[in-house]
Amino acid sequence: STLCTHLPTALERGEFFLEYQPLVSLANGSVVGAEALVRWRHPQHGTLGPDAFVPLAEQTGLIVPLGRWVLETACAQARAWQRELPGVPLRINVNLAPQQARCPELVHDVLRILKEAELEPQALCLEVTENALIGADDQALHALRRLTDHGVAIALDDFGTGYSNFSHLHRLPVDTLKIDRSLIGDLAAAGEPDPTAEKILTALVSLARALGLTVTAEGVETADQADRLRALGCDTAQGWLYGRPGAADALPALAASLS
Ligand code: G
Ligand code: G
Ligand code: MN
Ligand code: NA
Repeated sequence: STLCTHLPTALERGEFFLEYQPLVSLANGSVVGAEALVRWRHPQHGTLGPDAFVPLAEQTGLIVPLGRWVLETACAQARAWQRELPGVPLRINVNLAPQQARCPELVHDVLRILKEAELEPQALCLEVTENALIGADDQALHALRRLTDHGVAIALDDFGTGYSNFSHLHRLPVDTLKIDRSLIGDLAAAGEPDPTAEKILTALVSLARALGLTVTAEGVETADQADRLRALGCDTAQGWLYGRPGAADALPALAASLS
C-alpha cells in the first residue's frame, strides 16, 4: 500500500509531528505536564494518527528511529516550556514501544537526549503498556530500572485493559498507573455514579497506594468524572475536559488559565 511505500522515508522527509495533551493535577487543577502523541502528515492521505502507522512502524523496525525522534522532539519541547514558564515544573510523557524497551541503546539514547535537551530526568515519564512490560525480558526490565535510577519516571499505560498481573506489579520499575479510559468512561457516564466502575477504581487506587504508585486517569471528559476521581484519590487526569491533543504553543496558555 501507499503507507508501506512512504513510511520508510517519512522520517527523513520530516513528515511526522507531535501533538501534546495536558496532564492536570486533580488536587489543584494545575497543568503538570503533557503527553506527546505522534502524527504523520502524509502527502496523499493527510494527517494520520498512530493507530494508522505505529503497527507498521513496529513491523518494519522504523519504530526505533521514529521513537528516538519523538523523544528528542518532546524533550526539547518540554525544555522550551520550562524556559517560557519558569517555576512551573512541567513534565513530558512519551510513549515507548516494546521494541524500544528491548533496544540495547535505550538507556544511552535517553540519557543523551536528556542531556542535549538540558532537561532533568525527573521531567520525563516513559509510558509503557502493561502487556509490553509484563511480557518484557530481563534486559528490557533492567534498562527501564536503570532509567528510573537516573530519575526518569515510568508509567504503566492502558492499565486495566490487559491481564493486569497484580502479583508482578511490585517487581516492575513503575511509578504510575495510567488507568485506561474505558474504565473512566463508565464512571458517572450519564451523570449517575456507576457502582461497578466506582468499585474497580477504588480498588485500583488502593492497590496503587499500597505499592507507592501514583494514579493518572485517562479519557476524563466531564466535570462529574473529575469530581469522582478526585474523591477516589486519583492524582492526575488527562482528557477532553482539560484539552484535546494539540499544538505545543497551546500548553503555556492553558497552564496559565488553569493555575
Ligand atoms: O492520539 P491517539 O489517541 O491517536 O493515540 C493512540 C495511541 O497511539 C496512544 O494511546 C499511544 O499508545 C500511541 N502513541 C501515540 N504516540 C506514540 C508514540 O510516539 N510512540 C508510540 N509507540 N505510540 C504512540
Ligand atoms: O497513550 P494513549 O493510547 O492513552 O493515547 C491517548 C489517546 O486517547 C489519544 O489517541 C487521544 O486522542 C485519546 N483521548 C485523549 N483524551 C480523550 C478523551 O477524553 N476521550 C476520548 N474518547 N479519547 C481521548
Ligand atoms: Mn500513552
Ligand atoms: Na492509553
